[in-house]
Amino acid sequence: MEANPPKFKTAITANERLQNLKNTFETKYGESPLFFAYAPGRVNLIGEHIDYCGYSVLPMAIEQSILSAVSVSNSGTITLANTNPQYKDFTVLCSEDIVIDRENPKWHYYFLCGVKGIQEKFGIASLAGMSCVVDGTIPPSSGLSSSSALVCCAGLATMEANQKSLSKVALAELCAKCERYIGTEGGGMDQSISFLAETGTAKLIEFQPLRATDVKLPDGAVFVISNCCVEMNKAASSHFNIRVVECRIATKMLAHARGLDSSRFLKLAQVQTELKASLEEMLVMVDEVLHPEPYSREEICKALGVTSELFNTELLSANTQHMTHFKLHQRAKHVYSEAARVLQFKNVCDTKPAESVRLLGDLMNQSHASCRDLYECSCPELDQLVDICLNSGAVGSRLTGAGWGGCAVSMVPCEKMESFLKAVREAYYLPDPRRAAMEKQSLFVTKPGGGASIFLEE
Ligand code: ADP
Ligand code: NG1
Repeated sequence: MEANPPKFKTAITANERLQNLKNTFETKYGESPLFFAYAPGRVNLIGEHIDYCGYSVLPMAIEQSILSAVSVSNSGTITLANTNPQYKDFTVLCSEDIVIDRENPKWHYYFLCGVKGIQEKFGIASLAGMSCVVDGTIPPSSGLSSSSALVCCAGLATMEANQKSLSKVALAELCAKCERYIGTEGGGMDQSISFLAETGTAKLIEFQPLRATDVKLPDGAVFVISNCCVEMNKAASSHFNIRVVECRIATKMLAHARGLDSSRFLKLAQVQTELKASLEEMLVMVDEVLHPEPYSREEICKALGVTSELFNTELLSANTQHMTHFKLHQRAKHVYSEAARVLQFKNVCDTKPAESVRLLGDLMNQSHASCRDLYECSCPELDQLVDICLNSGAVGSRLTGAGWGGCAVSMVPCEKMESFLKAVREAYYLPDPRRAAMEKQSLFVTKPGGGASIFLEE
């Protein structure tokens, strides 16, 4: 039987963050929290924008996380507060339908995604009342999964408050599904690693069925995260869903061209499975079937034999209805080549050849080039930062997470770590006062952390 997220009895006084949060909670609500729910952010080492195409990814949890102090009552309300004054208090009645406003993705809607997911899963007519104070240390909209950590923390807290039980895999699947209420059509990597992470190991996350396998990273190098200090909120923009839509259309075009019933396929991985082809064969097929010039709506509708109305309702999302052109060749090429790189990365970690660090670095560099040139999900600041990281001693450096801003992850030989940090600091952060002010939380070494859990006071 697969395990639930662990519960830890802990001496709150021994942990400064828990103690501070407890104090804030008591000042705010005049009572003590019953428990704390914890969910980490993540850094994806390789496998970008392929989870929603059905392909495996290779992330690890980071130390930065969302932590919520929670009390439970029969007050009939869920009250949310945040240690960061930028995120305003919010209260909802347990008797009300939970409505998520996609047009206006405020912080409490992410929390409510998790609440709604649990409510629907268990068919809970009247949720337990909860008072919460949320504390987050993950830089938001920076590709380290602050949104998913918040949704996972809320799902876990709601499950605990309503005395329900789910395995870690079931919770990860539930939170991946319910985060889509905010409007972004993500693939499930973030919620999976938040629940399935274990200290000391990165994970290969595979989908359908969801599973996580340990990936032991080489001893000779460390992973360093650096934030380019450009934020990109996925739910408030359409960049992310545009890519999801382009992959969905490429799937149908490839399926159709190879004589499959294209109406059955939504993910690029399904086409590969059905055709029993290798990833290399899929890359050849992309060149044969799709042209590099952008496709118009008319061309796609004609090729697939669908009406414009069906195209809008079945293929586009609410926030991509305005799209007129679609780069199918480039997006499919990225996805199949990136899926192959993930398997190669895992293979190097498993077989440990003498030149492991260089091989992994090369794969990370290829991944960044593909994200930048084929998937077009980087930005000038992030490209500049990646170049600086490589010139400062990293063997590999790439954007991590959704992109269009946010963080790079670099693989740095242990003996170069200090000089690397100094050089990146001097080249990227110090020359710009805004970046310099953010440097402490923007440039840091990271190690594989543990997964979501509940803490109870000893
Ligand atoms: P990410 O790439 O970090 O997942 P998103 O743009 O998807 O970024 O989501 C960021 C949003 O998540 C923020 O705008 C905010 O609404 C929410 N969020 C992130 N961190 C916190 C926090 N500490 N407290 C409350 N909400 C947060
Ligand atoms: P972040 O980095 O949290 O914006 C997003 C998606 C992932 C994945 C990556 C790109 C969500 C919640 N997360 O992550 O599923 O597609 O982009 O690899 O949509």
